[in-house]
Amino acid sequence: MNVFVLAGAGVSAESGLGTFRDKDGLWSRFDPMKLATPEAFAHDPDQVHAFYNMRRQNLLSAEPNAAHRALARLETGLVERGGSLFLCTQNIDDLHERAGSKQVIHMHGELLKARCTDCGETMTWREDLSVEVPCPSCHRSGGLRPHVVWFGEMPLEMDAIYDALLAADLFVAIGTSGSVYPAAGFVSEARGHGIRTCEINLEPSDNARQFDEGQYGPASEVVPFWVE
Ligand code: BV8
Repeated sequence: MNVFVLAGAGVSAESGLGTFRDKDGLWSRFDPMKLATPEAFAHDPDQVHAFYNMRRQNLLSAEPNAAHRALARLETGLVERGGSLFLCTQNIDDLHERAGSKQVIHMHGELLKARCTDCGETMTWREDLSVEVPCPSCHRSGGLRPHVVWFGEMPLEMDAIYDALLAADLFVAIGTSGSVYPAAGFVSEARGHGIRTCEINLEPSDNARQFDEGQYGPASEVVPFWVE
C-alpha cells in the first residue's frame, strides 16, 4: 500500500508552533503580504528576518508530538510490508525528522536552512539572520534569506510530489485548512484519479466535502489512533 500524506500546521500545533489561519493563528497577528512574499523581503528585509528569526527560535525549543511519532511508525510499518509513505509537508519545521521519519518532502521549504540570494546555495542555519550576514561560501558577496517558499514563489519538488500523488492508493490530508495552492488542489487531483481520500483535522475544513472520509479531533490523538 502506498500512502500519500499532506501535512499542515495542525500537525505541529500541539508542539507549540502556531497555525496560520485559526482565530489566534500567525496570520491573525501578522500580515502575510508584509512578511511572506519576495516583494516584502525586497522592501523591508529586516522585518522579514525578524519574523523568521522569532519562528526559528520557537522551533528550536519545540518538540515533536504524538502525531509526528505516529507518522514515523507508519512509514516503518508500510516499508516493512513492501509499501511506502510519501510524507509531504507544508510545514517548514523539522519535527517529522526529529520524530524519526526518514523521507520528508518540505514543499514550502525549511526554516533551519538559509539560501544565498545570489548563487542559490542552501545551507543548514540555526542562528538569527540579518542583512549583515553574508553567505559564507559565495564569491559574489550574496546575502542570505530563509529557505522558505513565499507567496508567489514556486513550491519545491512539485514533479516528485505529483508522481507520488498519482501513484498512491490513499491520500490523507492532516491538519491543513486546504486554503493554499497548489497543495489545496491535491485532494481533487487524487479523487480525479480514483484515489481514496481522507481528512484528519481538528474540525471539518472548508474542503471537507471533497474527501471520502474524515476523522476529527486533535492530531496528537487522532493520528496515532488512525495509524494503529
Ligand atoms: C504558487 C511560507 C505557482 C512559509 C507559506 C487565488 C486563487 C488560487 C491561488 C492563488 C490565488 N492567489 C494567489 C494564489 C497562489 C497562492 C495561494 O494559494 N494563495 C491563497 C492564499 C489563495 N499560492 C502560492 O503563491 C504558492 N505558489 O502558487 O506558485 C505555481 C505552483 C505550482 C504550479 C504552478 C504554479 C506558494 C504558497 C506558499 C506560501 N507559503 N508560508 C512560512 O512562513 O511558513 S503559506 C502558509 O500556509 C504556511 O506556510 C503553510 O504551509 C500553508 C498552509 O497552511 P496550513 O498548514 O493549512 O495552516 P492553516 O493555519 O491554514 O490550517 C491549520 C489547520 O489545522 C486548520 O484546519 C485547523 O483546524 C487545524 N488544526 C489546528 N490545530 C489542530 C488542527 N488539526 C489537528 N490537530 C490540531 N491540534
